[in-house]
Amino acid sequence: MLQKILSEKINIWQKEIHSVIKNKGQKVISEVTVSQAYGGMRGVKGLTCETSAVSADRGLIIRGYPLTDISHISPEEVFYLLLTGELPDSDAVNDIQNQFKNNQKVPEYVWKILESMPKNSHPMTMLTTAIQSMQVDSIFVKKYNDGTPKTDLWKWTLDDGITLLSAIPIIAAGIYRMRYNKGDRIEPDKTLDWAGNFAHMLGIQDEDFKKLMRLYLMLHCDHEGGNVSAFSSLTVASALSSPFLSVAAGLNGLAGPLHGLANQECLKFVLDVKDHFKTVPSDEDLKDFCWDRLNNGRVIPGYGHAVLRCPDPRFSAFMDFGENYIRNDDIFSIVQSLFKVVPPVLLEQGKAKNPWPNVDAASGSLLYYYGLKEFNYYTVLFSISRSMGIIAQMVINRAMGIPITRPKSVTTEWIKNNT
Ligand code: HAX
Repeated sequence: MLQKILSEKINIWQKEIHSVIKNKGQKVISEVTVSQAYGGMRGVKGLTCETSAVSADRGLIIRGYPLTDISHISPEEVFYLLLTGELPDSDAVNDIQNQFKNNQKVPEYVWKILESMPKNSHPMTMLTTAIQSMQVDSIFVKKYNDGTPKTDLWKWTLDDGITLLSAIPIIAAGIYRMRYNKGDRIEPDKTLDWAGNFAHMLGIQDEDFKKLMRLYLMLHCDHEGGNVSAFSSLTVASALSSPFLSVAAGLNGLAGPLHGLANQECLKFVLDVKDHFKTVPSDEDLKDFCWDRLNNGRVIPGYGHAVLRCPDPRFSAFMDFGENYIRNDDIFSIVQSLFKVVPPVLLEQGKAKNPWPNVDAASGSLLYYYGLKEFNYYTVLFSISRSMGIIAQMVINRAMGIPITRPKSVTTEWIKNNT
């Protein structure tokens, strides 16, 4: 069903893009300054992304829907939305859920590889190693080797994508139980939805935690095309590497502390506050604590963003959840106090272009509350969700025939002589 709907839409999108390139191909959409060339290409418009856009003052907009309007939908619904541009009806949701359930298997070699890794491996290293190892079963690679026309490769990208999205929660939950000595792996429960089943396999059976997982796995699904993980994945995929290698590449980027790994740093920071004061500090004490950290040359985790210039709506959605479900919890109270204290401190310091909280400022405190206390695992949760956006972007790029990524770099000598 999903493939059929996509085939129809892709025909239309291809025509639209061909016409845009024909009529507007020579228009200029960006220029690049020397500072941008040295500055992570910040703000340079050099690629397209159909699944979502990030507005500096409104945050994530998925296929035209501001996140605040759709934060209640399930991960399955958002995956459908990312891919097709439409919210699914109940038949379409059932179809996706059935596709995920029918593919709920992880090859035995994956568990053997994970078991043979050093016991102190970072869970993100374990996750990307597992995903990468599954490349051996890639249908995309088989079809490519069989000489499938380039125009049809998106179908096999989607096929591998569904295999991967069905397996990732099982692998991730297996890593959690293995890495933190939680006992045997828990088998998937076919009566549960994608996120609920993941919570079940982690071994945290609280119904509110299942709700949190639905929210968490929805909110982290995509953040347009130029962030480190999406851009790395799409660059690797543009070489027609398999979806397994491409997703693993992006998630390795997500494992960096300035990107997805920030969520483990954030909770660590909040726990440091609790540890230091032994209770929820006054705003004045918290302000001094933040200044000490800044004066020691360290960032305030969970605050600032490369693109956003407002409180991240994903942060607001987590805060709403916390306000509805969490009672009398020091860690969450510290997160609330930080939201009052940090923006004015960062504004006064005058360095960060965005003093507001990002997605990572609140999520850890909620996970901690429900007993998921191993914070170096948090980026794995982010990865499960972000795989949806990466796969959707990859399918569309393949369908649109976007060629291999190859921007031009220049040397400092060239800049000195030519500008
Ligand atoms: N605390 C202290 N200083 C900060 C800051 C913060 N939270 N955010 C930015 N700054 C500083 C930068 O370090 C930089 O200082 P230098 O000039 O001395 O290098 C200056 O302000 C300008 O930075 P910027 O242009 O505002 O921010 P960048 O686009 O360079 O970086 C970051 C964006 C998110 C990496 C940055 O804000 C940061 O390090 N924040 C803390 C870590 C964090 O929360 N990361 C999670 C981001 C969300 C995400 O992608 N999750 O996956």
